[in-house]
Amino acid sequence: MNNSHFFVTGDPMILGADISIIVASLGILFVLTYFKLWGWLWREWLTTVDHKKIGIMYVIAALLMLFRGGVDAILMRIQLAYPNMHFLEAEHYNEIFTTHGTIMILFMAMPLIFAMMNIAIPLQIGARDVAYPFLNAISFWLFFMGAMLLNLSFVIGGSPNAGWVGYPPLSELALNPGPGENFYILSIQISGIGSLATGINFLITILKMRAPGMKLMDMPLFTWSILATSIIIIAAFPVLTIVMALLFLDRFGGGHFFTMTGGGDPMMYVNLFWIWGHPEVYIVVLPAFGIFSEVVSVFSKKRTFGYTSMVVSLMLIAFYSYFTWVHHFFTMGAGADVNTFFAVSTMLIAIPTGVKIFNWLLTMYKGRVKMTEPMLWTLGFIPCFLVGGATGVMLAVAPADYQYHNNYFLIAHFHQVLIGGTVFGMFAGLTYWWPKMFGFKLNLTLGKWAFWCWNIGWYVCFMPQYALGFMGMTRRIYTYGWDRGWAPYNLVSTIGAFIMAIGFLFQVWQIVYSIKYGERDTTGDPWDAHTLEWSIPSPAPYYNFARVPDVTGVGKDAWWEAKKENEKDAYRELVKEEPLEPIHYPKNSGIPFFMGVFFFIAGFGFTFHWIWMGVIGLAGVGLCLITRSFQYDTDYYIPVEEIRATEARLGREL
Ligand SMILES: [Cu+2]
Repeated sequence: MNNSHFFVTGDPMILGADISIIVASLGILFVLTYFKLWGWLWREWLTTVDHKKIGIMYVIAALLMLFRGGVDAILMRIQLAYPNMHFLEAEHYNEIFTTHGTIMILFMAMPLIFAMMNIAIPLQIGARDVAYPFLNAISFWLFFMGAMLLNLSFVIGGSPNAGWVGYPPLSELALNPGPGENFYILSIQISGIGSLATGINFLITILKMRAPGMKLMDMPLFTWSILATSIIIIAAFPVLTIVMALLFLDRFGGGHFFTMTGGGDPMMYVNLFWIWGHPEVYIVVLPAFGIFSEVVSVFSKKRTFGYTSMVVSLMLIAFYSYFTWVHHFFTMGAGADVNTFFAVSTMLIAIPTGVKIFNWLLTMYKGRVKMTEPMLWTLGFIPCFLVGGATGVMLAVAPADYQYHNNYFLIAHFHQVLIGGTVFGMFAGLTYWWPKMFGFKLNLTLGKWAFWCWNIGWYVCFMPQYALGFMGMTRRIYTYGWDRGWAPYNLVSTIGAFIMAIGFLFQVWQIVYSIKYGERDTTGDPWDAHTLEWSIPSPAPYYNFARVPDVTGVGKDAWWEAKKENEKDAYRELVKEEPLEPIHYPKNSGIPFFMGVFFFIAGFGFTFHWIWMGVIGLAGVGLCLITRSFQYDTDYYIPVEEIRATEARLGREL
């Protein structure tokens, strides 16, 4: 490979991106140096093992990736707005739809989910951290470096272009000799290890670290949704790892797992990919369901209607998610009986989902509904998700799917469930837990503008795409002629995408504005909420709970019950009047960061077949593991005086 291929050049848009990346990086370096922030950045953030800070880093990374994936989307919508456009060439269009999908699912939706888990779960169950804080930091840095590796492909080597699913034969060496697909495989592998570790970490945290007295059936519904999600992650991600490893062997080792000519079978890839891929949909949507359950009950001033049926339907959805994967390729020709099985199993998922929707509506019924921003996202979600869900049942009708397969009907469907479900859900969660993270509320007026832009833009963008699907417009085409009659629908759809982009800009404005002017939360409980995370001051102190709450005999919604019991001093209801004790706490560590860097080096080396560099990277990873194994000084005790002083600073006498 020579230099002219190494650096992606030739396209003014890429040149512009190169220049803006360099300018932005220099700007950040300047600010960090000028304000002498390097030490702070290293001590407080890059080496942290605190779940709350890791959660905040996930939020920042996810919003950056939402921007990147959003720019991809806007570029595609501009290209498709009119027939015969020459805004993007075919090859460039292929790269952009590939990175859009890969980034939005793996590097935007996933970290947003991990952000919410990190921010809320330990606080919600009355724990001082996750079960394995060090592993948690490793998870974050593997995700982050994986995301950076994929993004690097934009300026170095060239982006992947075989779709976010990377189906062979298109992703095989013979048809795709450049480094793009290598970036794809290796970035997914690196971040995938982190995702699997997160699943294990949170499953153990929820099972083993709940406050004394909190039974499984007392857990908040968000915690239940993360329990279900963690189980799906643990069962699904290894399949993705394996299918990527096999593709890697095909490309690097001359394997023939998926090459027809060598006796392999490309459909095996498709099956394995979706055995991960369909559960993945529930990995990103069940946490949103959990957030909606919290938000609806808090802002209706009621208990969640049908708690037990909520838990059962969560677990049923998680279970069913393993038996539906063939609905992504009914047209494979597996036969009527196989297709029937998967059609019926897919439609079955509508039942527990419907149960949840009715429960949310019944929770609001006769409640005192308060229109806060989290509630707006939740109310926007319900009709959006109904449209997306109903078209999902239409897609599940196997014979009819021969008509919709791979056309814009499908595109509209999955964008509607993923935006209406996951994205709206994470925005609800972000605005709900924001005061607990930062100690102030986000501005509601700007939030309303953001919400209405997203909500209206969503319908304007995707409803016309259903029609386009019926009119025969297939996905991944980069242009079309006037004779098709698709032009007006495409133009409207593009306008909708821009409306959503304006919504995103409002959110950026909202965050910047609220940092300065947002209403400060001095109570720790700005929403008059129900669960334990609101019993401590805002922002949550680094050790979370000065005294671990004891909820024996209280049942669900322990904080709400405590407030009913003793309105003036609810905190006393939750904790026993024991003397404060020193808190056992993990020390920060730079090893997770360096492990991420070494994985990045290894991934970059293998992408370009520079074996020496790959080996150096992997050796570095090994060195990190060995170093950690011989570290004995990994934790300490926070003295009582420091706990008392921290609480006093946050306005709480102990
Ligand atoms: Cu599916």
